[in-house]
Amino acid sequence: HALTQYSAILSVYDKTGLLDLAKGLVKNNVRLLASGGTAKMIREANFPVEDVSAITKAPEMLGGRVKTLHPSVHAGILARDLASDEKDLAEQNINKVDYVICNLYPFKDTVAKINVTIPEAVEEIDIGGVTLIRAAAKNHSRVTILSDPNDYHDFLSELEKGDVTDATRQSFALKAFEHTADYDTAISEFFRKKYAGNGNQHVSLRYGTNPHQKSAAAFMKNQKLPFKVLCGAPGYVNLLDALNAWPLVKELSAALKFPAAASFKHVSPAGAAIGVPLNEVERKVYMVDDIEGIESSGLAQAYARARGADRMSSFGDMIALSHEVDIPTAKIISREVSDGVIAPSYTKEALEILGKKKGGRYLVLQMDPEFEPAAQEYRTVYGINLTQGRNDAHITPSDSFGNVITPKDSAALPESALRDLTVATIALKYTQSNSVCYALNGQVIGLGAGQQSRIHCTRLAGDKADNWFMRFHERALGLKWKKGTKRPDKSNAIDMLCSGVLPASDEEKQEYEKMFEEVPTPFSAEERQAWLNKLSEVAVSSDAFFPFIDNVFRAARSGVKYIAAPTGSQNDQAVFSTAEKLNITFVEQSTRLFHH
Ligand code: 93A
Repeated sequence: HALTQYSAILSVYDKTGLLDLAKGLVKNNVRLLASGGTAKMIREANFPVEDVSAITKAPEMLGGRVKTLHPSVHAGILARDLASDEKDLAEQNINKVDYVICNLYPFKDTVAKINVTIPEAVEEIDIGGVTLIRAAAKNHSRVTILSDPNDYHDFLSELEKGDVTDATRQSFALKAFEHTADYDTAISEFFRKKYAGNGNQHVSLRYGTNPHQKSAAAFMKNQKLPFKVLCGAPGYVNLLDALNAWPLVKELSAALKFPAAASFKHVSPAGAAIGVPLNEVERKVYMVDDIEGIESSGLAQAYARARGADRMSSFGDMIALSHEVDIPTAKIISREVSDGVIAPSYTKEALEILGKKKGGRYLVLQMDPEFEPAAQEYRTVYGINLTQGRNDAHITPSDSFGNVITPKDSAALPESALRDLTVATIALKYTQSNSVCYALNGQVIGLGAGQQSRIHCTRLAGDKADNWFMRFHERALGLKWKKGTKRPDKSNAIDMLCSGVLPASDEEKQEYEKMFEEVPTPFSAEERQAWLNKLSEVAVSSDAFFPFIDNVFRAARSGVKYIAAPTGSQNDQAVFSTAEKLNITFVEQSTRLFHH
C-alpha cells in the first residue's frame, strides 16, 4: 500500500455495519469516496471521507437520481490492468477504484406495502447503485464488490492479511450478479402485474393449493400466457390439472388422428379417450343416451368415454378437449359436476351453454394450440430450485410399440391394440407415478395413480377396470331409481353395486336403498366372475418396468391381452415368460414415463 493508495466507493442504502467497515478501510490506508447520505454518516463518525463529487466534479442532481453515474466513477471501476486502459485513465485524469460497497434502494419492501402507487415504486428503482454493482462485478478480476453487509467482516480480515483473494472476489461477484438479477426480477414482477395483468402475461389465482396459501399467480416472462380465461376464475389446482390435461389431449389426438378428451382430478387423469363411436350400451352406461347429436360429434364421444371411465373419480373434474367445443360436448359437460374446461376454441352456442354453468362461475379456458413450452422446466420445492429438460418423449402407435418380446413369432399387433396402448401410455405420461393404465376401445378403463408400489397400481387400476366392466352387466344397466336421485348419487350407488363393496351397517344400508325404487340384488362371487370372464383384448401400459411377476398375473385377471412396459428389471425374464404362459403379448415400450 506504500506506493499507490487504494480507493473505495461507498454508496449504501442499508447502512448496517458501515462505520465498522469505514474504520477498517481507513486503518488499511484506503481512500474513501461516498455518495451523499453515506458520506455524511462516515464524516459524522469522524472518519476521513470525500464526496463522490470530489472526483466527478459534478454535484448530485435531480433530487438524487444522479449521484454516482459518471465516467470518473465507472471508468475507475471498469479499467483493467492494460496499458491501453491505463493510458485512457491518465488522459482523463481518473484514478482506479479497487473496492465498491453498495446496496440498493428497498424496492421490494416498498412494493410490498399495500396501495403503493406507481410513482412511489418508480422512485425506488435504483439505477446508479445497480450500475456500480454490475460494473464492479464485471471487473471482479481486479475489483472487490461488497453488496451484502454480512460480508464486511470477512472482507476486512482478508484486507488485514494483505489483500482480498481471487476466490473471495469471485464469490462476491457472483453474489452481486444474483443481487441485481433478483432486484430486476422484483421490478419486472411489479410492472408485469401493473401493465400486463388482466390475463395477458399474469393472472392472479384465487389461492394456492389450499385456501390459506396466498399470493398465488400464473405468469410468463417475455411472452403472453398461452391461455385466456373466458369464464370463471382459475385456482392453482385447476391450472395444474389443465396444464397437464391439455398436452395429454393434444398428443393423443395428434398420435391417433381423432378428437381426444381427458378428465382430470388431483393432477392425474380419471379418464382419457379418443372419439371412437359409442354403441347404444356405452351411451347408456356413460349416461349420455339422451344427448342430441352425440353420434356425429367425435369430441362429445371422446369426453363421454373419458368421463365414463371412472365416473366417481371424475366428480368435479377439470376437462381438456383437443378440438373446438360443440353443442353436444357442452351439453354433456353442463349437467355434470365439473370445475372447468380447457380447449382450443368454443362455438358461440357451446360457450353460451358453458357460461351459464355454476351461475356463470364455471371455468372456461381457451388454449393456444400452437403454444410450444420451453425445453427447460423450473420449480422450487421447500425453497430449493429444481430444473430439468421437459419430458418431450413422443409416444406414437407406429414407433413406440415395435419391439414385441413375447410371443417370439408374433405377427404385428392389431390396430386396435396399438391404439389402446397409445391411449394408455400417453395417459401415463401425465399421471402421477407410479402409474399403470388399462385401456380398451380407445379409452382408459382403469388407471392407478400415485402409488408407491407398482403392484398396488396394477391392482388399483385392474379393480377399476373390473368395476368399469361390471357397469355393462344388465343388472347394472336396468337399475330402477327413485325419482329425483341425482347423477353423482347414481354413480356412487352403481360403484357400490359393481365393486361389491356394499353397505355394512343398517344406517349405511338405509342410505343406499333409499335411492332405488327396487333395490338391486348384489352380484354373487360367481356372477361377478362369470361376467368378468367376458372382458378381453384389454391393453395395459406401465410407466416403468414390472419388478415382479405378480403384476402380470393381476393384469391377466382383467382380460389383458397386451402389455407395454419399459424393461430393465432383474426379473425381466420371469415377467416375459409369465406373460407368455398367460398368452399375453408383451411389448417393450422403451421410455420410462415417471411424472411428478
Ligand atoms: O438514484 S440513483 O439510481 N442514482 C445514482 O446515481 C445512484 N448512485 C448510488 N441512486 C444511486 N445510488 C444509490 O443510492 C445506492 O444504490 C444506494 O442505495 C443509495 C445511497 O445513497 P446515499 O449515500 O445518499 O445514502
